[in-house]
Amino acid sequence: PKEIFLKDYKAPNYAFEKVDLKFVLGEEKTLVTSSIHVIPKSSGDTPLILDGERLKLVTLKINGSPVPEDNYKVSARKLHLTSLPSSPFDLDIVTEIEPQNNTSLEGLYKSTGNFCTQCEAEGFRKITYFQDRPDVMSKFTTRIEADKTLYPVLLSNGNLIDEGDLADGKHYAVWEDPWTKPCYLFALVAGQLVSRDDSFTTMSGRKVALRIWTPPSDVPKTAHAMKSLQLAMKWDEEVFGLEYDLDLFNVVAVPDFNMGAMENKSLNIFNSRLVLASPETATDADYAAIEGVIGHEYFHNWTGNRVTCRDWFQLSLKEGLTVFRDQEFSSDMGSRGVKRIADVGRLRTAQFSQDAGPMAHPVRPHSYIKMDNFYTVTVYEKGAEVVRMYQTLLGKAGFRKGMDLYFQRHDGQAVTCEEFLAAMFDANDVKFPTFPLWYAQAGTPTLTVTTDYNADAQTFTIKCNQYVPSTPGQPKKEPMLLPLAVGLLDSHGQDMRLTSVKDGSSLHNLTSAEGDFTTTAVLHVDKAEQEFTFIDIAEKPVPSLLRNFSAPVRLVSDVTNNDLFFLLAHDSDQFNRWEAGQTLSRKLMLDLVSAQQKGEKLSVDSAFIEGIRSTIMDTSLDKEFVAKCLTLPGESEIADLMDVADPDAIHTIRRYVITQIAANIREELLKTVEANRSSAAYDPSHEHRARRSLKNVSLGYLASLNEPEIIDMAVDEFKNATNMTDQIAALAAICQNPGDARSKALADFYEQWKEETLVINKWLALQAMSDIPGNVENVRGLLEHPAFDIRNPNKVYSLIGGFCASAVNFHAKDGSGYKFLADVVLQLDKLNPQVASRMVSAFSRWRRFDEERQALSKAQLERITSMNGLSDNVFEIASKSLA
Ligand code: HT7
Ligand code: ZN
Repeated sequence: PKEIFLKDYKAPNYAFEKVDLKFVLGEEKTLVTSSIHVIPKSSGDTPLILDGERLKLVTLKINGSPVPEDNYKVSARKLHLTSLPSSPFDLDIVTEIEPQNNTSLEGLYKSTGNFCTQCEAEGFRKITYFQDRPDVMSKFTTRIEADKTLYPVLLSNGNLIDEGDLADGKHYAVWEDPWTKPCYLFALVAGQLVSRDDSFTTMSGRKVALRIWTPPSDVPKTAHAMKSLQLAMKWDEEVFGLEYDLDLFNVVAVPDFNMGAMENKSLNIFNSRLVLASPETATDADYAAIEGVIGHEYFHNWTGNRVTCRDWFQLSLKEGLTVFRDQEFSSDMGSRGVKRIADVGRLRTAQFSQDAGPMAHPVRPHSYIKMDNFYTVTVYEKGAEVVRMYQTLLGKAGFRKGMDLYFQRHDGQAVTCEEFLAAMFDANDVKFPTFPLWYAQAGTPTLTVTTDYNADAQTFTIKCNQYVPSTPGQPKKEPMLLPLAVGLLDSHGQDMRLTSVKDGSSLHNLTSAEGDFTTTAVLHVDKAEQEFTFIDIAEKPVPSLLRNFSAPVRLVSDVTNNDLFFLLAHDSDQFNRWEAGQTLSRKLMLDLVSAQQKGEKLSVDSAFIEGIRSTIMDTSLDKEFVAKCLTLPGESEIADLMDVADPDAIHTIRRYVITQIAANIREELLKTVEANRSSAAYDPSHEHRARRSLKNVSLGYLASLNEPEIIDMAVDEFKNATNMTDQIAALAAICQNPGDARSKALADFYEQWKEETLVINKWLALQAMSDIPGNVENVRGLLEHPAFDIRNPNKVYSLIGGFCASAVNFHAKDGSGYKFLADVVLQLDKLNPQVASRMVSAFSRWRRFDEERQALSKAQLERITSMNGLSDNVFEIASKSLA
């Protein structure tokens, strides 16, 4: 397969000014006519090379005349046109495709009988021959013709400008999008759908019709998505001054979708799981995800659509920025601290691990074989952290000035990450020479901090050392600008006033002209070794470092356990308060893993238990925050901190710590469950969500004790639950322990919900993720269950993805988990390479394990790479994992 490099970028030689598409949708074949007004951009006889895959070329004309055979060549992935006119011309292409046989869910395909599209990143080339690249921006019109009974609803981008009936029971609709766009934002939907209709009036008074389309029976489940959309539209106006730019905004929910959702201009297409919700069928986490993703796709209208990417290497330009925007939106809608804790948790478990493995790549990758493989936590989540660092460095107002300048300069353009950076820096008149390295260097920096208090001089010195590890293809790294937010706590736990700080020989005043003081200073760490000294510090402080996780780094510091307990009790920065508890837990678990490996006696420090007890008893705290504090770091987070990951020891220790906590604070946990039961009617407010989360975490702890009366209590919770949050939490609690209660609850749950596919996906995932010994056989069995369908990505993510998330079973010593995954990947690759390659990624950290496991997983990776006809998607991940 061919590797594509950022350094080889060349601007297109032909512009496509206007594109008129016509689709004649059929059961056996679909005819696509594309009429393109082409503007040559260079002189001389430059060939026009169009992308196209799995297309049957029917006719090809230039200015109305068939193109002579000598002037074009069709290959498996391209259409080469030569001897072209030197002045603007019209190119007409007719192709035939078979959406009904398209299992890749890319291009035009069918999902439960309806037609729909997914064109990002390179799916448009499966619809028609085109310059399938984001810097070719055109005005599109789309005419759709289809059987009226089978496909009563015909949708595409922009405004509906014509519709009517045709002969033979057919009908048509014509859509015109007034905004130029790249073809990856093209969308078409045709089928039996009905809409929930509402509206939003923009700040300039434009009344926008909002429609959410689903199969008829699902319409009642779209209320939350509609509310979220309205909130997102309002928020973008208030926070960024960004207004919607058409009279119609459509959202369509489809059950078969490779990712979460797609921001096609005015016709967002969503995976059903991110639209449909009712209290009975969706959890609080589902409600939050819907709000976040509805916001995310809507926010792309400006960050992605109005200003798009020059090439796919710039993906983080739109995705990192839009993830940052959706994180801020969700923070404003709920609890800012808890949202930050959840986002950093995800970054640390998934992205730090990617950054330390064979698939490590910069936020702006240098090369790819299949772009689909670079829709990663690095491009999205680390990219969002990079955007967040601009805000931390420039302040909220400075960040907004940068955004305003970015839109002023680049509306309607396809641009690069440099252009975003230039707008941010120019608007604020700053230059941070090492900041651009965040886009180019892979790997998570380690920031080591040592501190020193000088009582005589009343100074507190912070010594920083930064180190960026080598990653594949990048052996040497340079120091980058890390914003380090620091607070200092006095002996009462209060934030000290910070007046000035010395960085080398320069003294920075931290008080504003109005005399306002700060309690959090943002230090600019941009050298390998650097010292900062706070002046006028009256007593030895406890430092709160990297507040709000101000840079995506691994922090190593000399803060003592006593300091961490103090921060857990007092830090005004909610993130760092939680982080203090997590740091203590990580230390404890790593020590216990080592003791377990040496066969030593295990015990949990009483100070740790007391810290947990006082957190759960502290009624002044937000209950959702308490639930987060009670949740131990995950097994993969601990594995990442070990030289050789030992999944069995880690699992044993995590269970051990959980049961020790449960046994020691049993009464407090019981009271917490008792005091936080839901009222019968589901209340989506933050207060009630927080109560549910604390109750359910407590129930999980209690169930770990496997005492009959507690299992009975969990069974009662399960039976009496009036919402899915409580019901699935009770089921998960029961499922911790193999036995009759578990089997019965799983069977009852299936019986209750077998008609609700999204709920049954939770049932699949719960069983797949189970740590019960030998679970691989259960999961193999579930492949044959009527609830499973390998063609549906959600089911694959639940069952196969869920299984890989259970380290003890996926990494079973006999290699059965690895063989299972390889079997599934090879089967899936023939149907849906994008999903297969997401699954094969679970192998990528194989070198982190002991020699026997390494040999077993390597053998499976080699089995995969040696397979004939393997997709480029899976080949890229598997071969890079082996390299
Ligand atoms: N921009 C969207 C990307 C996307 C995608 C990429 C590859 C394969 C399938 C896909 N479906 C959607 C999603 C987003 O908003 O980030
Ligand atoms: Zn996105």
